[in-house]
Amino acid sequence: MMIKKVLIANRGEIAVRIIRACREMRIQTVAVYSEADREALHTKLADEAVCIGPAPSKDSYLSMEQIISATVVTGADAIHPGFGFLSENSRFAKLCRECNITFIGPDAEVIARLGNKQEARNTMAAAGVPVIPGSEDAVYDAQTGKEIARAIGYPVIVKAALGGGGKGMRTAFCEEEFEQSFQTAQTEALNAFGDGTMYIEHFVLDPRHIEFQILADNFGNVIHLGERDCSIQRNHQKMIEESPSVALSEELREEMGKAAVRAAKAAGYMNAGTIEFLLEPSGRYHFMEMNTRIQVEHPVTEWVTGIDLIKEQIRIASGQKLSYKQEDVHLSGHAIECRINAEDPAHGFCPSPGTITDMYLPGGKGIRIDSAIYSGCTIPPYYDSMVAKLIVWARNRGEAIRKMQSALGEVIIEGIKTNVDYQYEILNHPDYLSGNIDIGFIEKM
Ligand code: MV4
Repeated sequence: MMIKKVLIANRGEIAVRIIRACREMRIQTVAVYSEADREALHTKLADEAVCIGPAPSKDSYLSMEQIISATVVTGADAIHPGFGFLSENSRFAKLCRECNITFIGPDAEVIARLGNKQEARNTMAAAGVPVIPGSEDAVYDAQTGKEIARAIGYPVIVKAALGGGGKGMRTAFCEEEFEQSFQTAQTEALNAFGDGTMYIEHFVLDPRHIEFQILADNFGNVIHLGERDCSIQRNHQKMIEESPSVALSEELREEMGKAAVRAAKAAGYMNAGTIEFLLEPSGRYHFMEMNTRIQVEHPVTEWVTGIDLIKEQIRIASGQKLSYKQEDVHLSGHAIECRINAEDPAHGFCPSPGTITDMYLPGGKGIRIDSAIYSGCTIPPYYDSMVAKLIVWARNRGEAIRKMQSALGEVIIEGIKTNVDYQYEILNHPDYLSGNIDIGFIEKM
């Protein structure tokens, strides 16, 4: 099952990241691009490039027909979906299989099972992974929901089974609030996912978002690569991620890591995946959901473990056994990632597409940039606003923070607005410096 040619069904920095991994593995690459991405870096860097349609995502990067056609025409034997777009679409993974194309990710059935967050909860609870106290069955109406909420105890959070990332989610702090919250969440879910299946959980106060990277091969071997602390988020968009988390003792890391491996095994998981936990101030942790894709923040894990996650994904998909055992994995030093977005913090973080007229990005020891921007490139308005990731590594958190501050200070991006100065402010905040952060940090800042 040698993979000789990979089609990258994505754009931007992750497409470039995947092209680089393939090139180092002597694997041919095919880029796909929309009409807005003719001059994009991924289009230029790949061995071949195929235009798959007009600028809007639904006509190009989300078009299964166009992407499968491009794969067949170029003779690629595998598709790497990156993140976003079709990466967690079980129908797409199934379509690849039916067309004899290797989907670099888990099986379609596993994607579907974990995509239903309510079912995922039950799978994990059955495997002995701590879940947040909540409903065992799907909830379809507010009256039933209210009884369940009373049993759980307020505050509660109503979530869409097919949700994730904050959509179709509402809190209720008392019974009087419940009906309204349920209806709003369900209506949002119906509009966004065409499905009003809901579940209810106790609403955990002041938690951290801690996620564990796992790798699983097709032979039942599962390992974890430690955690990422992604508590610094704004409107469910992560801004800064780091590994390791200051909130985990070595004992807690081992315990949560084992829980993450149990979770992946219970799901019959294959390839790279992420188990998301909420960590309470008390040290109690709960499974929240599992992501079945490579994630934006994977570089911080790569840097503290020395493992190339994209290469491992490709090796696993081509039927190889994991190159590492759990005891080979050691976390070394501290890595931090800042996402650089084309947005305007002075105007509600509204997107700021346009042409980059001039730019300079930092380098030097312990600095990595994953980006697809270059001087003269145009950021189209159609896609995500993240344009670059700045990642640093140092021996400890304090040195890593100072390195990030220094690197952010060197960034020059002219022609568009970015969040670079805002990131600098976060890195200077006393609570960030002391590590005293939870998911409410940005709001309280
Ligand atoms: C929660 C929660 C508190 N308690 N569930 C946000 C996105 C989605 N993946 C689930 N989310 C949350 N679920 C319970 N039972 C708080 C959040 C949450 C959150 C989680 C991680 C990072 C940032 C967040 C911001 C607001 C709410």
